[in-house]
Amino acid sequence: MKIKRIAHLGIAVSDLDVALKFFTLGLPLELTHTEDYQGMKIGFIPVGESSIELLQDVSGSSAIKKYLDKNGEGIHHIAFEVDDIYQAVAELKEKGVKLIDETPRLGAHGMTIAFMHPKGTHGILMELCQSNSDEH
Ligand code: CMX
Repeated sequence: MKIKRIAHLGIAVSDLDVALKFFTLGLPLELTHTEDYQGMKIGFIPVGESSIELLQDVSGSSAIKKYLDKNGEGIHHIAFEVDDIYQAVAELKEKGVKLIDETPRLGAHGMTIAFMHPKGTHGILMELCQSNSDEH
């Protein structure tokens, strides 16, 4: 498995518009686009070769809602871009790493993704992703 870069840090926020005021006005960063995905509203903010992904629950039942209820706002996950996600998932399975997604699936931003379980990664929810385009 080759890990190319940290693709993004996912941050759970209560209100995307309020959080964007900090990230794009308080900090000199720019929002590239927002996206609705699986009951969440997601804002993408590039930082160098990585991005910050701000995640707000809109459905009342997303993974972000459960996380916010338990922990409040904060870093939710870290995503690594790999060169071949199918091979990476097979390698992790072989090594006995606990996976949430045993089969890669389509994620936000048109990436193919697979999550590892935080109970097998020292308490950090980790995502593998592979870009299907030249975009980050
Ligand atoms: N980081 C670290 N630990 C986490 C966590 C996170 N983001 N989310 C949950 N956990 C921990 C919980 O604290 C809990 O630990 P304890 O048993 O010690 O209390 C344990 O994992 C189970 O968590 P839970 O609150 O009972 O929630 P679930 O088991 O129902 O779901 C998880 C947890 C990680 C399996 C689920 O959120 C999931 O499948 N996540 C992957 C998808 C996702 O997060 N999508 C949102 C991001 C969108 C994207 O970028 O694609």
